[in-house]
Amino acid sequence: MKIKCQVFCWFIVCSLWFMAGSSFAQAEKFFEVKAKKFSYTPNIIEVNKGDLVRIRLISEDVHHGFFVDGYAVSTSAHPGQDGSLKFTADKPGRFCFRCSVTCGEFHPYMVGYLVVKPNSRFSMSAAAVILIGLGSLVIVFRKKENEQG
Ligand SMILES: [Cu+2]
Repeated sequence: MKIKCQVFCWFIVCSLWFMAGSSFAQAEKFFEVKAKKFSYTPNIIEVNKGDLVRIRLISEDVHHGFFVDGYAVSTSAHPGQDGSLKFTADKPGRFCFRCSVTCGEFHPYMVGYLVVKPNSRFSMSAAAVILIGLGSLVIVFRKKENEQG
């Protein structure tokens, strides 16, 4: 009876580990960013840590660039000639992206933000695994105590 319970607990723990692992799988996020003097639309891009980020840069007036601080990746776009960029968001945090082509007097203010959130789904699954693991240990120890006493 006792052994059956332990096997059952381990089965739950293992299946949760598996779920946690699969939720960590890389997701692909695609954004179309429009650039014009002197702003980006959207100017805030939010992804999860580990995501594969694909960006299509579209210029609505002159030659604009797109450089992401912290990741040091860039692209540029001419009107009618889109730029594209692909990278893995492996660092969490808030990073500035800015125009890397001098496009006019307010060019230095042409900025936006890339927000890379820590993978919360993964943390939650990991927390659940630890809690259930500890819980099953407590149950097993209590049963032992009861049997001895
Ligand atoms: Cu510019």
